[in-house]
Amino acid sequence: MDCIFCKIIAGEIPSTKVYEDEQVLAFRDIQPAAPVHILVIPKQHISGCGAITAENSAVVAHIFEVIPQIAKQEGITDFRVVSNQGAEAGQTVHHLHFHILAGRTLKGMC
Ligand code: DGP
Repeated sequence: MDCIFCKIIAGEIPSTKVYEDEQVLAFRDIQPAAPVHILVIPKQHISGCGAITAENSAVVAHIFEVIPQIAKQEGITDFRVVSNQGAEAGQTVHHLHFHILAGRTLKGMC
């Protein structure tokens, strides 16, 4: 499968990792939109938040347990979590990911 994030998980593409466990990887976004911009992804390939089901949602719950740990590690208390589904919503990588954005005042929703 030609998936950039699967290649990052496999170590075939380098990334700046901030958190890793058996299910999840978090690394800094290559095109940061804020002083803190981290992507949290499941190691299992899920194409996006539109493909979350009862069968695979446990990893999503785990991601939302990991996010506060990453925030603490980064020293941020105020942050935004975003997941884009589909081209019209701005999804460019078709592997489920949650953006953590922080470090500046975030205005609006888009
Ligand atoms: P989205 O547009 O929601 O699909 O977000 C994809 C993000 O992935 C985008 O902010 C840029 C980031 N990105 C794409 N390729 C790479 C890469 O090779 N390394 C890293 N660290 N981030 C990447």
